[in-house]
Amino acid sequence: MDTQPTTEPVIIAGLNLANQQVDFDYSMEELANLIEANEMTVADRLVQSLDRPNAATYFGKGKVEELAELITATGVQTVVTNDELSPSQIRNLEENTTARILDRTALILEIFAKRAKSREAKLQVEIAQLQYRLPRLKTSANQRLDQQTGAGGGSFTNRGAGETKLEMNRRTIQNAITHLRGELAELNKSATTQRQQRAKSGIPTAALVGYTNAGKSTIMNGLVRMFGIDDDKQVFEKNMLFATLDTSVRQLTLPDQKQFLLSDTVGFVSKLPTHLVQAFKSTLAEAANADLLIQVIDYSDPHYQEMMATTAATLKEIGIEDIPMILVFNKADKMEVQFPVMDGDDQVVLSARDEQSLGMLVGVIKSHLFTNYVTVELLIPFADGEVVSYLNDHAHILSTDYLATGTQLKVELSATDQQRFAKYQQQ
Ligand SMILES: Nc1nc2c(ncn2[C@@H]2O[C@H](COP(=O)(O)OP(=O)(O)OP(=O)(O)O)[C@@H](O)[C@H]2O)c(=O)[nH]1
Ligand SMILES: [Mg+2]
Repeated sequence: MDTQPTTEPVIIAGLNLANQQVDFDYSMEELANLIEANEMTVADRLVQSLDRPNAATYFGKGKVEELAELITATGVQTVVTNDELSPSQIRNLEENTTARILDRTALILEIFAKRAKSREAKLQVEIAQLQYRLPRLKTSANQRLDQQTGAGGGSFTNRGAGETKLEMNRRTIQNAITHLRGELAELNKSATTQRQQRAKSGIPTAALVGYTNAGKSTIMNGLVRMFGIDDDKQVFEKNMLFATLDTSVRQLTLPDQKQFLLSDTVGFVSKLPTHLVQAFKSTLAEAANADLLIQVIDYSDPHYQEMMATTAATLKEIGIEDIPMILVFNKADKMEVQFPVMDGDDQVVLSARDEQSLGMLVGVIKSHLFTNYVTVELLIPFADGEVVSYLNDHAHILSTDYLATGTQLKVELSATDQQRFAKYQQQ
């Protein structure tokens, strides 16, 4: 196989455990994709079936020896494990194999760090990285500072003197986390205010969610092209894992004047590190507050069902439950299936690259977001002409008649507008 000279060769190592939540082969394949996303190449792989991981070395004893031999034979210097390891497992494996051990969590953190562009994303990744490092600080640093500097025995009056270097490093990291969290909270304030203002406006919101690379940003861009106020407001879409790390919100106006807000956010992968999920909570807040979730699925991927399970598990972890969801089976153009096709009232098979598909999707979104719309007849006196122009701009007018007493409109109104214009309602 052709390998680029710049990519680092690694060995991937995984445990096939008795009670796995995720299908093992799939998670190893996913790991290989993550490796590629981190500009590394899989040079070899090692797997072992165990009931549970060895507490000290992750693999069993014989397998650790096998790994050491493989490292010598191949000359590969980095091993990436399919699970997050404890600090001592990493240390023991490194001592026994002489290789650098990178666990799945550290790998995902590296990818996120490379992708982060906005200040918010960078802060979130940094916080998650520091939290990951905190319990993993080398105990080799666990010497007393006074011993190291030769400052003499621990004086009871000088509290700092007895502090070990490890403790000092820990404190430094903890301070850094606190500082970064403060900065993130400042940034979040304006996002929260914006969200509150939008909520007040009564415009419903839909949020795209799903596995990474499923096509969320492509759908967002397609809909912005068709119904956005400003076609320039495209988001970044690319064939790579975790192309999107931020949340973007766009306002869409449909031909019948109905408006909704659509948000696009970071994608998921299985065993997403808890620290990372926690750190990205503010980014995911937009989805958490949506009226409707639109799960985008790469239907052309043979593992799409596992990806859906991963999405469900991640949404649960973030605490997003009980929000109505529609399922979008995307990339149908890559398959031998008909599209766009509806399946019931909350599933659709389509291609994000096809306008007709996007039109159908909008229909599904509408049927979920605008349920409280009613058709009413209003008689608006000529003196209140501004009401007629407001409705012309903001509502779907089905018919207009000019009577002697004023303008008679048959119009679809949201619950809010219905209340607002109740005095004109006829019956
Ligand atoms: N053939 C085909 N390709 C698609 C379709 N939708 C998206 N893609 C491609 O799939 C890749 C990923 O698309 P994105 O829209 O960036 O995916 P995403 O879900 O936003 O991914 P993340 O931001 O990483 O979570 C891009 O190369 C898209 O061009 C589709 O319907 N058909
Ligand atoms: Mg994206």
